[in-house]
Amino acid sequence: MSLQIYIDGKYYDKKDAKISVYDHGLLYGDGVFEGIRSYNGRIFKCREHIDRLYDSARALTIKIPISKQEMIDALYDALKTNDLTDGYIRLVVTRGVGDLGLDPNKCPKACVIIIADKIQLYPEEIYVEGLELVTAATPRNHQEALNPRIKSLNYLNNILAKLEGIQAGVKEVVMLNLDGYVCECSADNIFVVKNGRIKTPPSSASILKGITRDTIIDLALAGGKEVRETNVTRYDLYTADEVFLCGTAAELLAAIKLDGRVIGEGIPGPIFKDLLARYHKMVNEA
Ligand code: PXG
Repeated sequence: MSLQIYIDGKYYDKKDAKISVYDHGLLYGDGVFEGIRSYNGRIFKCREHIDRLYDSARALTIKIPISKQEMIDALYDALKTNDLTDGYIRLVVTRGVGDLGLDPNKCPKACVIIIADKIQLYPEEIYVEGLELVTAATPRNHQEALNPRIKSLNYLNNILAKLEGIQAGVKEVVMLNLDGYVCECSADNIFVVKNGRIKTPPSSASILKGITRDTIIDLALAGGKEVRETNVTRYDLYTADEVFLCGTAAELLAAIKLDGRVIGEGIPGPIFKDLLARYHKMVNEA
């Protein structure tokens, strides 16, 4: 059976899963989304993803037509329908069908799409050896223009930055905010380790407040490490003992080079490895 895609309460074969060209998600990137993983049939941090989705929608005045509980039930149903226990769910809510003008009020009903599939973002060796980064010249969106905490369908800011990485022959980029502080990567949050202490940019620094980021902070604190949410500069990254990235799709990845500088020993470091092991244990338990 081909993959079954949920659109507004009905399932369609992947090849027939289509929405209108008048949908403002397509016309304007007017919508929100989540990327969610399930491990052993359990949706990891389900409530956190649902809360963030509804908050993103709220910030854009998109009214999601089903309740949070109905959404959670639909996510589990989509996994079951596709016989997935270890899966990746792309949950998308668009503004819905309108006319060719911007006016969101002409879109009477938001559209809910659930794609339950699999994902492998990077080849296996990147997880073992680590990843090389460059700094993108494109700054992260200013929070008063389009707040990165809104996980919107408009990802052009990140895509422009990612293109710079691709041009430079690397798979991920560091993005700075308009004050020049480190924000995050194009699709992951970032952590830096120096002398056993861990730092990560604060949620006020034009970042997506990642759910994996919050999980890593909790794991690090539980392991007795000091974690500070504070401004990070490129100097901090260049002179770090370890730098690592995290996100739902990528999970945890060590960064071993930035802008041609070797980070630490140039291999995934001990604090990263410890957190990685504990992260894998955590997602597979409970
Ligand atoms: N920052 C940004 C800009 C993101 O898009 C994260 C951080 C990590 O957040 P979570 O909550 O997942 O820990 C994301 C993740 C991908 C992909 O292909 C990732 C995201 C969106 C689209 C694709 O890895 N969001």
